[in-house]
Amino acid sequence: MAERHDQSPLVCIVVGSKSDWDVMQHAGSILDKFGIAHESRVLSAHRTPQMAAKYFANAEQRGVEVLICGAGAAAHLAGAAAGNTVLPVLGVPLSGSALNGLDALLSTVQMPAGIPVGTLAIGKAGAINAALLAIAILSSKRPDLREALRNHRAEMAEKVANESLE
Ligand code: RP5
Repeated sequence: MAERHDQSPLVCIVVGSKSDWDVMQHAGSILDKFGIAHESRVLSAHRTPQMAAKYFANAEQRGVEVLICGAGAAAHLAGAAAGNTVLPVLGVPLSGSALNGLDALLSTVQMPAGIPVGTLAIGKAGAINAALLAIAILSSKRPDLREALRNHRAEMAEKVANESLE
């Protein structure tokens, strides 16, 4: 499937630091594979709070439909996003701190009632699944994407079925 960086983004991947991108680029790769227009930004909930708030608040009027936020340590980026938009926000906790991502997991998943963040697994699996979940959200209005998700599952199943330990 073709990459679509030239169109207005349907999904934004936001990371709290450039150091998060090694892991979060896997979300971008999945979106590329499915041909979803997306953009990526570094915005910090604590280092650039006003800039981050403005970006999240403007996302809906730009046509964005899903936000993916990856951050480590006291990871309040996804919560800060969710507080500034009613778009679905998917949070990916990242490891790298002394607590290996447990801090980021709890910071992301334990949102108080009323401002939801859909929280994925720590690290690469979470980045990949955030993108797949974003595609599942987009696919409710786009049957071609739902079919592409079915094909992706079938590809995974075929790979497992053909695996040999010898
Ligand atoms: C968080 O602090 C970022 O999301 C990153 O995971 C972590 C460390 O950031 P750097 O010090 O590497 O910029 O805000």
